[in-house]
Amino acid sequence: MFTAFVVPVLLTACGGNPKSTETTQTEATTETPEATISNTIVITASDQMKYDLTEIKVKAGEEVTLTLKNAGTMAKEAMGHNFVLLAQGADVAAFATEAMANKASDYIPTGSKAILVHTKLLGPGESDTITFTVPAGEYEFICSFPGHYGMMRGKVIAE
Ligand SMILES: [Cu+2]
Repeated sequence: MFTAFVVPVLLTACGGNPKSTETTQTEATTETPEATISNTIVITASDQMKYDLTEIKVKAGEEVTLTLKNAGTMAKEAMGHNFVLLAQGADVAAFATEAMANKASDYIPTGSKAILVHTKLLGPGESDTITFTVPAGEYEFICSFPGHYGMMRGKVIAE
């Protein structure tokens, strides 16, 4: 004997909303603070011969205000730091070698086409603020104090 259990299927329109097919998208947590685009940058250099930022994202075509702080305590002659933003395609190693020979101008080869903008060379506790505007693209930055660029380098990404 076959018994059919008839289960009433209730086509309940939940809330009666005709747009109920729309899916609620759960925001993936891919957002990190590093990915934030900001045109106001504070970057710190230390006695450990390091910047605290190695990737800086900015808005292309808009003025960027960048402050470099030297948080170290070592003498400027031993552990001075600057921030030199290089033109696209610049040979970083060649520039750093050229900069090394320019002690009198704080390791900034005057008139170098490789330089887009740079801060002063900073001693302990000092800071310097510069402004610049760049088209979309990636730009390398280094500290041009002798021997530092291997450790002290990063990228400005303008988008
Ligand atoms: Cu340095």
